[in-house]
Amino acid sequence: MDKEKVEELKIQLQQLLKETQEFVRKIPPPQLYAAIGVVVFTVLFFLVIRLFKRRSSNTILLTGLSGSGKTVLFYQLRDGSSHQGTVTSMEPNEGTSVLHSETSKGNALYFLEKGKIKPVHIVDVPGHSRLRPKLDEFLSQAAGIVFVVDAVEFLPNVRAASEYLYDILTKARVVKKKIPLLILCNKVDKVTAHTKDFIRRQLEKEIDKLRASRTALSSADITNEFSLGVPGEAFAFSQCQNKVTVAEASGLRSDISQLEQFIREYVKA
Ligand SMILES: Nc1nc2c(ncn2[C@@H]2O[C@H](COP(=O)(O)OP(=O)(O)OP(=O)(O)O)[C@@H](O)[C@H]2O)c(=O)[nH]1
Ligand SMILES: [Mg+2]
Repeated sequence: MDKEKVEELKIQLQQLLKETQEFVRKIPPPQLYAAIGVVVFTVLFFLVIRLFKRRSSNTILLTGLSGSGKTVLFYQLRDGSSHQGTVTSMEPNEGTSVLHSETSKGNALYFLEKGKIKPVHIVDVPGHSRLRPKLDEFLSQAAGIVFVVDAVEFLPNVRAASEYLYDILTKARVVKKKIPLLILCNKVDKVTAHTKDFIRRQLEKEIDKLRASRTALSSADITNEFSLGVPGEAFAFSQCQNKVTVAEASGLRSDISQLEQFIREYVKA
């Protein structure tokens, strides 16, 4: 009884195989080759994309006006020590390492995954206007951008900060690649520091004004490659193509958990 069933199944399978062979034979060779070509090409295409994505995803850029505290944050992230800062940076600081807090003794993740945590490539781009073009060199590899704002000396610098932020948010690479941006309100250890909501609202207002004046200036503006926001509506960061979030930190007091959270959201450990 069982043997019969097996035989039957065999015959059915052989028939199916024959039919498939017939079918394939009927397809004209050029079409068959084209189909195989498409499959091979698609597989290769996705493999290449994955390869590139992996390679380019561990760079975080620290940007912002001079004196906002980028260099202090850079050293906090890297080795937990507060560097004096104060001196205006003349060169970008660069380093690739696991975040300092992830190497500290109490960190369970470090003990569990010792040696397996993905290092982060952090670049601190000086805020001096002459050195800002350096940012473009690193943008192609950026997994995320941190725009550091001095929350204490915020109002006197709101215009300059907005201009710099506007330039970053309209860069073709940032818009097309939807590079996430974190506005980091630094120096919140000081009682005179403004809140992050206040800072966000002021930046939005200022960018709204800039947007009006810059579009009126000329349509052939080469520095700003994309326009911001929705025409006819007041500007808000939520209108950006890329994700823009706001957080607080104090580099001096090593209160950088929100910054680390942002980094690890886009550079997975
Ligand atoms: N109170 C307070 N002061 C800070 C904090 N972070 C940085 N500072 C001070 O701000 C000043 C500038 O810090 P830097 O880190 O050198 O600033 P920067 O953004 O690297 O500046 P550039 O290199 O010129 O672009 C220094 O005097 C720091 O001590 C902070 O969290 N709280
Ligand atoms: Mg610096």
